[in-house]
Amino acid sequence: MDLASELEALQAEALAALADISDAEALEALRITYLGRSGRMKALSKAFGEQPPEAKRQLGALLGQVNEALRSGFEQAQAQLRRAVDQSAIDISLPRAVPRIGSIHPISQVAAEVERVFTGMGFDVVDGPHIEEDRFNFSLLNIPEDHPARDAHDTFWLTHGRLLRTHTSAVQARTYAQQQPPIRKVVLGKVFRYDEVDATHDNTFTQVEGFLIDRDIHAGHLVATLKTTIRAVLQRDDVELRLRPSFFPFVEPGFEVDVRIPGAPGRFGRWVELLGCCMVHPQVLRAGGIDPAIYSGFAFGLGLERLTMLRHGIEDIRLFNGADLRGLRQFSA
Ligand code: FA5
Repeated sequence: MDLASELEALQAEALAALADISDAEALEALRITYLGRSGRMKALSKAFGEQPPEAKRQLGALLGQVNEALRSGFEQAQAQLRRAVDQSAIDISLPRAVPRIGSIHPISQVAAEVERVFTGMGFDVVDGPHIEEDRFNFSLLNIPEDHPARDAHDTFWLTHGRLLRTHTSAVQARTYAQQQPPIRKVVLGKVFRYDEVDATHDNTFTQVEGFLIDRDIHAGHLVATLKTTIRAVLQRDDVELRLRPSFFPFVEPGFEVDVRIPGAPGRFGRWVELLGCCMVHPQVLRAGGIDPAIYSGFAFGLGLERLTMLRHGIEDIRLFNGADLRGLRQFSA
């Protein structure tokens, strides 16, 4: 084949190959084959250089034309590929998809702080069942079947005399039935009441129950324990505590404790009821097999939602169990 025919064949072959190209890598390989430093065009150019002057004159224009046809063929193929990539490319003007990282619920955060304070004072953290037996929730706590104190607990009754525990005091009854003093325990858990829901009451809420039974325990120990805990968790020393005499069948005497943060806005500048407490009733110790002539102790049951509200200045308890994540996300670390 003479050089002119070779040049024409090369052009036809290269342009046909370009028509089949669909990715950048194959295009580059083809470019090297035809236009590379040791490519086929180079070989023909070299052969052209070896031609006598007359032949060069005749072939010069064809050589230039083939060279040009190949270059522009490659450029076009390149531009076409780029366009295809652009059309399928990610739109960088769209906002970034930010992965949603969950956060620890504010009740769980404060629960962890309460646990830390109590374990620091030598208390064990224990748990009890949500589905409870009548005797642990009521009878062993000095609340017999026809006792009017049962009315205060609007209970979710289940079958076979079981119920959703209305307070964590049930864990006191369970513990006294199993263990002799010294006892120093704290329980953090859900309780359930058929209560009307408002800004400070929910039907599912969390209590912190603390109880300490030993020799020579008195109310001074209780008050010191409560002050230490509440001030540590609220992270302030100016919290005021007020003890109001109250009745719970499982303590004698009984108190309710209100707290107030002087100068705080809204409800927290006023007295907020936080817990019930005082000395464990001798009858409750006896029912658990503990001799009240030897041992005495204190117990309290605190509303963890209320403590968390005080800690963060939250005005409405419904934030905690409501489904509005905008409220809860404020407490992500
Ligand atoms: C009791 O549940 C007693 N078991 C507490 C106790 C334990 C007394 C040990 C003596 C010795 P009371 O029903 O008052 O008591 O509830 C205790 C605390 O739970 C309240 O002070 C309040 O902070 C919280 N609480 C009560 N009801 C609700 C409710 N519906 N929603 C949110 N918190 C509540």
